[in-house]
Amino acid sequence: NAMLSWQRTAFHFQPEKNWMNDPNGPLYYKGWYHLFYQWNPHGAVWGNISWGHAVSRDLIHWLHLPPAMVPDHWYDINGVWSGSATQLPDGRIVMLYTGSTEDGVQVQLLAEPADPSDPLLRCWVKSESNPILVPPPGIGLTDFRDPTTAWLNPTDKAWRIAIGSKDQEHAGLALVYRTKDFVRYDPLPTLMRVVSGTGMWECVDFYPVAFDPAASGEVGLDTSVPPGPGVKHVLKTSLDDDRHDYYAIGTYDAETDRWTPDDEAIDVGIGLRYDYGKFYASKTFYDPVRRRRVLWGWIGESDSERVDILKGWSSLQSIPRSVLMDTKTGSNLLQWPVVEVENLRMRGKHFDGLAVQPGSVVPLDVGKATQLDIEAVFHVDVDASAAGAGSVVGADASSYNCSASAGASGRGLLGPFGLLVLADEGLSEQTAVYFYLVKGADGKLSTHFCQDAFRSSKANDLVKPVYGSSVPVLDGEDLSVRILVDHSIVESFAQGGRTCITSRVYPTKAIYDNARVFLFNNATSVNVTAKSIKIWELNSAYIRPYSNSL
Ligand code: DQQ
Repeated sequence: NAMLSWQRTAFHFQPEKNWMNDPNGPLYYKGWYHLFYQWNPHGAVWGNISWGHAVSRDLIHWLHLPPAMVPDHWYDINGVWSGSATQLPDGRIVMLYTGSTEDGVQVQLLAEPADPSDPLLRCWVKSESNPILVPPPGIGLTDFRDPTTAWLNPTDKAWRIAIGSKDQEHAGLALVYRTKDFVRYDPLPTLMRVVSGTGMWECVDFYPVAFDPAASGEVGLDTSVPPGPGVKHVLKTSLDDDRHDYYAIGTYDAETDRWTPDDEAIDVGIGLRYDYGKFYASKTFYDPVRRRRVLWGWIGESDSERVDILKGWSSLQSIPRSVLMDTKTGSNLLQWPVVEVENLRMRGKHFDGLAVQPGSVVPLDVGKATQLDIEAVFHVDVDASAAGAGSVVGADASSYNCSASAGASGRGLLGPFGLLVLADEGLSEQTAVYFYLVKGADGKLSTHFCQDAFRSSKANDLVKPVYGSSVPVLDGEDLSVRILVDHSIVESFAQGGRTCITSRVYPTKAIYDNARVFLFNNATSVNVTAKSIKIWELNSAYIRPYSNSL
């Protein structure tokens, strides 16, 4: 179906056709990265949920494989839902996932590779012991899903898994279970974490991060690395109520299996988000080869279901992102496209020291602009601006809100400025990626990072929001952003990945050779210098169909 074929992405993972949602059970095995995903074999809308499967040598180029699991038992006939992989010290792989039973009850299930000698892990056997867990007393029959990767508890050397749920007062929570053999599980008396008002927790993820730069600050950690000096634990939940992924950094107490956030005000579900745009039901895994933790997230569409059915497909996976503790701020994670993306870089253009005057738009001649990797560094001369000279903008610098703002056309003293991507020559279509600085009455500057899709497309029946949040900027730092453009997705990372935004956009004119890139400064009174702009055209990834001859 050639319908709207320019919206297909070239280096983001997509199935050949139909609906996809959550990434499932990512793992590395015998030379291959495996990605499983929630997939509908029969259409471009959610339903008939099975596990699609693909493998890669480098997280970028993929080979599609036959579905790993389909609904074929009473316990998962209404859907083979989300789950996670655990690799045991002896190399064995266990896959835990949720089944929706013939009665629509959510139960936990175990599957293992039928042939561990097959590096592609094409066949999976569901355990004779299934279901291995059913909803415990006090938990709703449809509020019990998405088991995590297991970790070893150092106090009793037994495994733990967490499962998301909610209580009768609408508090979101994570239950913890103990197991030695992955067949029998003991519920633990305490909850790992409860946060009132957050509702159902989907796709809980739990993992250690290194926060001591002197120790191992630059590497990811295996899920079973115990709490101790230099280690913090991240808890992530996907809130069914608002469809966003929230994380918090805190401390895991192995004696009680409780997790406590560093700062109660930014607890999981109420504080930081992985991404302030379209990004949900994400999951990390530990890559033992490159010793890093890699994050995948489901990126849905922002068009209508009707159009998805016409196109015959719906949803992408994010670019796999490496995840590290930000040791400079000590309070947030850093997400960054895995380094292998850079192998797709072709012709690059560099622009240095471009002055972007208030109220101006500067075209950047880069040739083809539908598949790009952009790295931009801006220097802003706040002291020389009207705001710097003393005038105060707004009583509270933190009150600016990208989503409630007028977007890139709303002018302030110190913003917005940044880039326009997927823009046509006449700027009738454009997606703006920008910074907006605000100086409060206290003289403090706050930096907001936003992405505006208001003018991204002339088409109707689309959601075109302004997304964004604040981003920490430390003394002496310039403002920097990395942007990946891939036909119908703009995925951006500010200040090294402290704040990330993903938008789905569907230009009708800024397509093929008509897509352009511009710098803009729509602030009224600040000079912005684009210190360094590097733009590479990105090659397409090979994402190949399965052949039975393999
Ligand atoms: N998607 C799965 C569930 C999960 C939800 C079903 C999150 O297991 O809770 O497709 O998007």
